[in-house]
Order: sequence, then C-alpha cells, then structure tokens
Amino acid sequence: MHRQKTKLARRVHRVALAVERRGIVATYELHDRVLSNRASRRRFAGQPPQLDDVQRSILERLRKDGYAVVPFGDVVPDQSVWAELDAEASRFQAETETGLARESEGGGSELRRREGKEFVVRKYAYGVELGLDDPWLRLGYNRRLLDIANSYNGMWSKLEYVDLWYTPPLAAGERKSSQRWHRDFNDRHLLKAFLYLVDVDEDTGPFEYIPGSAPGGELDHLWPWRPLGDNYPPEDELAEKAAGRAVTFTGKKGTLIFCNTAGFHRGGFAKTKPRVLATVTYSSPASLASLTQQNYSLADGIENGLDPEQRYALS
Ligand SMILES: O=C(O)CCC(=O)C(=O)O
Repeated sequence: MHRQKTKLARRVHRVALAVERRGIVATYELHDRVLSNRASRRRFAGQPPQLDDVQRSILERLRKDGYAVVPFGDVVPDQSVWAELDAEASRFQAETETGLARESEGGGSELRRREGKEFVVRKYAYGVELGLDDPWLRLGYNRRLLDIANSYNGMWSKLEYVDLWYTPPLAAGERKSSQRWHRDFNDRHLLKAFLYLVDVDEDTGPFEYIPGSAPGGELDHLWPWRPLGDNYPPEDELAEKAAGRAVTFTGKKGTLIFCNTAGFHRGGFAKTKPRVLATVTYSSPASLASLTQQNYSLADGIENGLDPEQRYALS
C-alpha cells in the first residue's frame, strides 16, 4: 500500500513538473514574441546608441562568432575605473583566501557559494542588496558595456546578474556542472561579460567557447537552444561534432570577454592557480519574466541621475 502510494505520488509529481515546465516555456515564448521583448525592441529602435569603432568591432565579432575579446581599457578608457575594480578584486581575493584557509582548518567562514556549483566562491551570489555606487554594479550599468549589450540583443536589456567569482584550484577530479560544455538555459538573447582579474593561463581554468554555436550561428543545430532545454550534451559527442572549433581564452588580467552563453561554453576548471573574475549578465526582459531572476536588489531605488537605458537595465 505504502509502496503504491509512493509510486503514485512520484508520478503526480512528475506530471506536475512537466505541466509547470510547459507553462514556463510558453510564458517565455509569449514574452519574447509579443509581450516584454517587443516593447523593449521598440525602445531600442527609437533611441539607438551611438557606438564608437571599438564597440562596433565588438558587435561585429559577436554577431559573427558569438564572442569578442578586448582589453578592458579599450572599452572603458577611464583609468580610475580599472584602478578601483583592481583594488576591490584584490580585497575580495584576500578575504576569500583567508576564509578558505579557515575552512580548511575546520573553522566556519562566511564564504558564499551556490548549490550545485560549490567549487566557485562568490562575492554576492543571490539575494544581495547593492547600492548604485557598488563598483561591480556600476560596471554592469556602465553605458560603454550596456550599449554593446543592447545593440547585440537588439533591445533594451536587463542587467540580470553581477558578481565576482573566485575559483580555487582543484588538484584532481572530473569536470562538474559549468566546467562541462553547456548552453545557458535562461535566454536566447543573452550576453555575458567576463573580466579577468588575474592572469589566466591553461592551469587557471580559462573560459572556453564554441564559436557559431549561439542561436542563429552556423552550429546552432547542435543540441539547439531551447528554453529550459537539455543543455548539457554528452561531452565526447559534442567534442566530436565541434572538433577543433573550441576557443580557449587564456589572457592577462584586464582581459574582457563578451560572449553569448546560449552558445556552448565551459570554464573554471582551475588546476594549479585560482581564477578571479567579474561577471555580468545581460538578458532580455522575457527571461526575467519567466526563466530567471536578478541576483541583486537595489538598496537606494533608481535615481533620476541615470539614463533611461540604465534605469531599465536595473529595474
Ligand atoms: O566559469 C566559467 O568560465 C564558465 C561560466 C559559465 O558557464 C557561465 O557563466 O555560464
């Protein structure tokens, strides 16, 4: 009797999950085609940003390959911005290393991690309250980056995620979760920026990408992107189908990578040295309406001092 009940409960749960999934996918498609994204495309078309040569070149490369790499200073030439980020990153690195040392001695720490991806220590993770003066949030709503994201997505984008990651080296072991090839499930209109805050070589867990695998690219038919799709194909099959195509982003501190991570990517498999990077995610309003949520809330509300594009990204 008990066994039958358990079986029935499991079946009911499975059906309920399937119905919920279908509802989420339908909501996403509706918001992408008709509701949120249409209005957001209109806003962009009514007020397209003036891009300079650096931004135009990034946009061209993004459209062709799904990624572009550039020194941070080329996008944000104001030296004081980099100086502040660099100093903040060093502080985060030092605090994280103190916390990790305490943990390895069996003590507690306040380090933030996310379930399922415990190998990364995060500055903010989820549910953090940020002031508009937070340097990493400011990086996310910096018009130089935001204009690239909006132009690539063809609409005013939402700043969905802002964080700093510390990936400690792991002497041995298999690749786990985002260390394996995958597509991000959360949006087809997606742009992430990764800013390396230490030099990253082969042993530091570089980010890797398969050019042309983003939606609309020549390899988009490989386990194609779907909302909530089956986004982790067997590693060996993908490696065979995309043989020789993957790009590995080793680079100096201050390297900025723009990438549509609805295409295949992986990274953070640090072997001997820790990797420290900042990451910001721009997605479409449809994604926030159904598939994902912002990892931060604003401490101060949105100021009138910001441009409409910035206010939209943060709301
Ligand atoms: O840590 C990395 O390099 C990969 C990150 C990743 O998979 C993601 O942000 O979606």
